[in-house]
Amino acid sequence: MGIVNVTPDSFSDGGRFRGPAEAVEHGLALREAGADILDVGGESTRPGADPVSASEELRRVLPVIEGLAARSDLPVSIDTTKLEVAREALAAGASIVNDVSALRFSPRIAELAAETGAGLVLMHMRGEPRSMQRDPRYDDLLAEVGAHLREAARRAEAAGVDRRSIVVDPGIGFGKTPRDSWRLLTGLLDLAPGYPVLVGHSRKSFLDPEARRAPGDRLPQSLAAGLLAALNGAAILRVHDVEAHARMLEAYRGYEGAKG
Ligand code: PMM
Repeated sequence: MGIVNVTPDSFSDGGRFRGPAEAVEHGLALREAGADILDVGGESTRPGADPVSASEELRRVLPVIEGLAARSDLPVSIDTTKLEVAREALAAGASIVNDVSALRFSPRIAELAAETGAGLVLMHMRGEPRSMQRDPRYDDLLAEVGAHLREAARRAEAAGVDRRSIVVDPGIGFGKTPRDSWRLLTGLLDLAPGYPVLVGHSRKSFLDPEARRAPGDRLPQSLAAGLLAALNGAAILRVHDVEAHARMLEAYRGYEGAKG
């Protein structure tokens, strides 16, 4: 999954994409680089970020989704927690809702996904972006994140979402210490058995806890985390550096194929 952020303040590529035309070109380049899904987001979820209105989010993402839907054959996901944004994004050509609140902020996203047949990514986040990194603590991290994801999936299915449309995500860096983020990678398939797992590790601060480098300069660490996620069963890696991850996965498949 290649990341197409259209936010002025995303932690990792903030301000790089100035307008929709550039964002569409970026998405098309990610497709060439090997992406299978394009994830479009118009609200930054970095720690401490302030929320944006639905109308502002729509103003940012709709032209990009329309452009990508018209010019590429890849499924487009909308990274949002808002029902209205999800609805309009699906109408504009997206086919997956990537909800980083796992239905907590807009529970009716479940009905929308059921009605439209859209894919639904349910991600674990402690609290909300503004406060989530303030002293995150868990008694039993894997058990708590797993229980939260299984409950979100249960609610989605109760609203009519097909089980096969659901993907779960431990929410790397969302209300987690660096150690928590690494630890989640060790138990991916036990979180919500039977559901494919998405991991969003790319360029995040757990890879560089002392912040020695800028997010865009964390490629080796991102590839290491991506490989560990794949080795531990992740089905989808959400990344900025698509070509490097595609090449890493090619090597990984060589290893997997030889294991027999
Ligand atoms: N991380 C970010 C945004 N959206 N969605 C999912 N499903 N999983 C993630 O880990 C995730 C996400 C924040 O990172 P960005 O600013 O690089 O997009």
